[in-house]
Formats: sequence, structure tokens, C-alpha cells
Amino acid sequence: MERMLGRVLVIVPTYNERENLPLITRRLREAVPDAHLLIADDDSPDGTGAIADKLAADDDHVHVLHRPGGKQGLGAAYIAGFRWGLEEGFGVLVEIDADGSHQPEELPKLLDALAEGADLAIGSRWVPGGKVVNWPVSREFLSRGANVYTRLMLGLPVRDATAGFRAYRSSALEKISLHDVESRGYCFQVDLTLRTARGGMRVTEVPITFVERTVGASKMSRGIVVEALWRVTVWGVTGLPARLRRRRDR
Ligand SMILES: Nc1nc2c(ncn2[C@@H]2O[C@H](COP(=O)(O)OP(=O)(O)O)[C@@H](O)[C@H]2O)c(=O)[nH]1
Ligand SMILES: [Mg+2]
Repeated sequence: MERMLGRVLVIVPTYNERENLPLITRRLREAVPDAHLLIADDDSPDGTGAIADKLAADDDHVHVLHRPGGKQGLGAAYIAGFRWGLEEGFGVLVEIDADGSHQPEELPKLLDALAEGADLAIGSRWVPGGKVVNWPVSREFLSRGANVYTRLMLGLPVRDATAGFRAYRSSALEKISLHDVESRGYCFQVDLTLRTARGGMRVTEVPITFVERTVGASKMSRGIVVEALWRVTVWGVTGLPARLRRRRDR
């Protein structure tokens, strides 16, 4: 599989994850020992960056991208991480949260889906077999609602377009023009799913169990929700003529 897909880079974005980072690093290194890790830290005030440096000094499979200037959003951190990984010649780029919500032990399932031909494998909460553990009802409502709205607005055949545990073939990311991605917060996930699907590439959903964090604080905010609602609506409206044309031509 290694030969077919190339080397695997797992990008871990961090903002104030000092307790979680050593745990997720250890679990990832054990679950997929050949994979490399890139910690993309936005100058966390809690000292996560220094902990990342220590982890990297002890392990040649761990790398750190220090992003100066404070919190700039999950999307911006991933774009910087993707650029780094593409330049270094990795064949697969993986996204995973640092807080333990995405279980490294499930990563091999995503890599298998790529090996079987997917360009993007999404670890999905909302396909049969997918689960969420310990989420408040309000969060589940938000995620399900966001996905229903996204599906209606964009016509994407994806159940969990906002999911943050996913694996891309590098060739897929090279086909998407990353330089004009404007999404900063979590709608980044929808943005890239849309670009991948509209680019004619194969998107596969793999059921996962999402476990809400037990340590540290969520960075979900009103601003993130507003950005997502706004952008999905704009993409939906601007994409509507093309959707109608496709439907007419079928
Ligand atoms: N580098 C960076 N990481 C971020 C930023 N916002 C969130 N993250 C990370 O993205 C992941 C998901 O964030 P989290 O707060 O757990 O979101 P939630 O699971 O939706 O509540 C975690 O690893 C965060 O540390 C950011 O602005 N910059
Ligand atoms: Mg989380």
C-alpha cells in the first residue's frame, strides 16, 4: 500500500492543546508507525509550540510548523500544512484533530479507502456505522443541521461534509487550487469537499466513532458558524445555474 499511495503525512492543527498533543502523538505513532506527523501550531499562548518542539526533537517522524501571528483558523493551518507536505513529496495528506475526538486507531480504514481508489476518504459520523460519543445535544443538532443544509444547498452526495478526520491523495490536492481557498474556519472542510467532488474526483465516506474531547476547550465559535452559513449559501446560490443545467442535461 505504501508503494501505491506514497508516504503518509498526518497534519495535526493545534491551538492550546498542551495536554492533548503528547497523547495524540503517541497514539498516531503507534497506530500507523510509518506515517510522519506535522504539528501546525498557531503560536498557542499555553505553550503547545514548545511541547511540539520537544516531541519533534525526540522523534524523526514528527515535524513542527510554527505559524506566527496567533490564531488564524483551522483552514489556514491546514493549507499551510498541505503546502509543506506537497513540497516534501508526501503521497497522502491526513487531517486529524489534536483533542482525541478522531481516533488514530481508525486511520488505517481511511488509508484503505484511498488504496481502494478514493481520492478523498472522509471519516464520517453520519453514515450507517458512524457514531458520536459524549456530544451535547446542541452540538449534534448543529452538525446534523449544517450537513442537511449543505447537502440541500450544494447537492453534495456526502453525509458528513464538515468532518475533520480525512485523508487526501496528494494528487487530489494538487488538482484543487489551494491558493484561492478563502475559508478560514470549519467551512474549510465543506469547501475542499466541494472542490474535490466538482473536480470529478472520488469521495468515499468511512464510518468512524467520534469521541468528544475530555481535556481542553473547544474552539467552536459563533464566528465559525456565521462564516460557514454565509459561505455555503453563497456557494449554493452561485452554483445553482450549473446544477440546473446538469439536471436538465441528464
Ligand atoms: N492551528 C490552529 N488549530 C486550530 C485552530 N482552531 C482550532 N484548531 C484545532 O483544530 C482542532 C479542532 O478544534 P476543536 O476546538 O476541537 O473543535 P471542535 O471539535 O469542533 O469543538 C483542534 O486540534 C484544535 O486545536 C486555529 O485557529 N489554528
Ligand atoms: Mg474537538
